[in-house]
Amino acid sequence: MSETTLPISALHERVEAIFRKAGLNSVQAGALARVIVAGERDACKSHGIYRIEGALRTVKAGKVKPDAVPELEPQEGSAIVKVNAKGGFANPAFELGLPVLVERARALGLAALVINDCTHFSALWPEVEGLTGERLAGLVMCPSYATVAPTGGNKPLLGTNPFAFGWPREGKPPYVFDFATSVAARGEIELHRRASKPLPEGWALDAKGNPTTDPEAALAGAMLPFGGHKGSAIGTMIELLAGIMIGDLTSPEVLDYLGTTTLAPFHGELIVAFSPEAFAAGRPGNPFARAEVLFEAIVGQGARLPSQRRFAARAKSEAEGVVLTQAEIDQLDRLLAFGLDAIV
Ligand code: NDP
Ligand code: PYC
Repeated sequence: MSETTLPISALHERVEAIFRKAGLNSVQAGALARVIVAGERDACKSHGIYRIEGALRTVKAGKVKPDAVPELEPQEGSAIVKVNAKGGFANPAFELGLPVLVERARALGLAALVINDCTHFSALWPEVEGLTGERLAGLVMCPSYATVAPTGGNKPLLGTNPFAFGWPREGKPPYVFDFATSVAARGEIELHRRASKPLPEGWALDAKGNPTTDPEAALAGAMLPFGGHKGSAIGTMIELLAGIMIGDLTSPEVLDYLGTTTLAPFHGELIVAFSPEAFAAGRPGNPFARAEVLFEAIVGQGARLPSQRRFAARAKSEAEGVVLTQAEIDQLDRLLAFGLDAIV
């Protein structure tokens, strides 16, 4: 199949125009285009342009507000910064809260951004990189919808609950990991289904609770947590901290609210920022220099750092543009021409 190479800026313009055509205001459309194009640029196909259709389906179903304007809740000097997404997407709410979060984390050493009432469909590394770009370390997490069976169980209960961490590095891309707490993101199962490819063993159970490699059966059944009981516990922690603690929906409540996993989930998000300098103050050694010793030792064993593949893909896309298949270009053209009418 033929391929087209687009400069990143051209892809951004096209994606933003699609969201505008579908009725999103400039705050929502701009932030969504930034995060989706970043996914495509970094070769994260499960959270790149493939996600546009799901975002628009959620708009069409009336489950996310295309004209929402997020609001920062005034809490002068508090370590807890709150942004209400007002029923819109999480990404513009994060962009609104980030400067305040950075200012508070620098002043207090530690601060958290709570985003409530948002739809979140994206990867978490854009949030993490927002912090590492400011010389802060960060932890980011959110629930999803009930699609994962807890270890020892056999029915969907937890979400794929992504968990991400970042540490800033001088003159180098940051150390960032970002993964689902299920064996794989649900987007990966959907991509296997579209490509008619079997899943690796150990990813999922069918609706009767038996192991399956059939993506259709997995989507109708339950996914499994990564690392057995360890992933199950971390997924549960995310329900507690980024659902219950912030007064927002847990993954089972999200599924009850939406009634489907074909729409993007509506819940909250928790972003915690740390100033390594503030934590290390008064102790021997520079935390950034000491971290480099650790990273060098990891790489020195022949291991790679997480996000290395992604940063290499980013450098390639920045130099050469983003490569899309003809089917992907046709899909973008269709969405731009027909807006929400293109969504069936
Ligand atoms: P992966 O298993 O593909 O990768 C997770 C992380 O591990 C990445 O940082 C990756 O870096 C790194 N990594 C992979 N292989 C290695 C290796 N051999 N050595 C060192 N590091 C490695 O992620 P998932 O499929 O679990 O999740 C994909 C995305 O889906 C995430 O961005 C996540 O946020 C998102 N997601 C979002 C949800 C939501 O509700 N919004 C729900 C679930 C997932 P690299 O990228 O460089 O390969
Ligand atoms: O890939 O698991 C996933 C996912 C769920 C919601 C957004 N992404």
